[in-house]
Amino acid sequence: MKILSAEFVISAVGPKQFPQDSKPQIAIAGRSNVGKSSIINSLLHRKHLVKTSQTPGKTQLINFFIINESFYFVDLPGYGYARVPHAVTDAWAPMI
Ligand SMILES: Nc1nc2c(ncn2[C@@H]2O[C@H](COP(=O)(O)OP(=O)(O)O)[C@@H](O)[C@H]2O)c(=O)[nH]1
Ligand SMILES: [Mg+2]
Repeated sequence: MKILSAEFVISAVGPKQFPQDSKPQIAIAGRSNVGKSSIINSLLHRKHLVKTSQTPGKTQLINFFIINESFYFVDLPGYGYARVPHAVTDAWAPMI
């Protein structure tokens, strides 16, 4: 697929902020630090659109990116080990 555009849309803290149009949303889920954010950049041939980090727990919100104005990639926080307080990771579970 040719990537014509790839833009950040929103860092959502909960479902009320999720885009409400009917375009497909492809979410990347997995443990912390496995490369979820990196694979989105890789698929889009972009290096820095999605923030990546060597520190587990960098992605703390649900980040939506719109691709070719036709579908979304959704970068989720990881589950499992993250170098952030448990209160923060506990809040992720229902969000994910
Ligand atoms: N060796 C290697 N490192 C990777 C790969 N994908 C991501 N990383 C590194 O793994 C770390 C975590 O990546 P990130 O995409 O932030 O993971 P996320 O927490 O799942 O979003 C970063 O330091 C990346 O550079 C890969 O395919 N191979
Ligand atoms: Mg990430």
